[in-house]
Amino acid sequence: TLRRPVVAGNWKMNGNKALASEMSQAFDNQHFNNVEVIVCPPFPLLTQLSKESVKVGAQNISKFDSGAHTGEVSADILKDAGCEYVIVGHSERRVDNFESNGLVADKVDIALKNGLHPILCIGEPEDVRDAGDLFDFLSAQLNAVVSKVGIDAFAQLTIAYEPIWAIGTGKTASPEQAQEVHGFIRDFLATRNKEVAQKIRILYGGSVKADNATELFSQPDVDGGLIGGASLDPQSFISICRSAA
Ligand code: G2H
Repeated sequence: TLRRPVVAGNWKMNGNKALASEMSQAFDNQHFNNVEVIVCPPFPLLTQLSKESVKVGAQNISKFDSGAHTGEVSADILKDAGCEYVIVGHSERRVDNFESNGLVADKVDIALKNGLHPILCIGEPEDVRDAGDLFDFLSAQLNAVVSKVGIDAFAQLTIAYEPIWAIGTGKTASPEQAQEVHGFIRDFLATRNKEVAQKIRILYGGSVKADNATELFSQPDVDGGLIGGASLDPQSFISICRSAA
């Protein structure tokens, strides 16, 4: 396709220095054709990953530039640590840390202004899907960011669709369910900017494993994956990266 596939590992609150060096070694001298491989470990491990083997991303960013914000990590600090990417609006942060659509939009904005590439996560809880409100829910999540940064800025970011009911549950969306939503997201963007819609990578996330990755990634609007649990094992993660090639 015209879009370069991406596989991003989201370690969440897992891993340690030993895993970071194991992962770096495992990815040394691996070639995945055109696949962009990103690893997003916890903050203290950002500098521990070899930037020669993988690209590095953070799992969160402060909405502030710098200064008196105890416990926060700014775009500048992330870049200084070797980050090029940052996951924004993961459903776990939306729930655990009460991140609203507005706050997520502010974080996307500050990342873009500082030259970090946001991986914007959206996704619906199961009751919303059951009630038939899936597309309204996702539109609201997207609209909040569009109205903050503008549609043209979407050329500088990646979207991850993660149905909340599929996260860490072993309940993956079927390839058809994933494609249906990815197609919707691309159409949503296309009505606002056709070029951006064609260019943007839309990743699927939620219980992607080595044995279901190929089928998911073969869908026309699935440009790769955001991988949680299976990104903690170097061999599984390598195999998933191969599936995206
Ligand atoms: C979804 C995904 C990665 P997992 O959150 O962000 O995690 O693959 O463990 O479902």
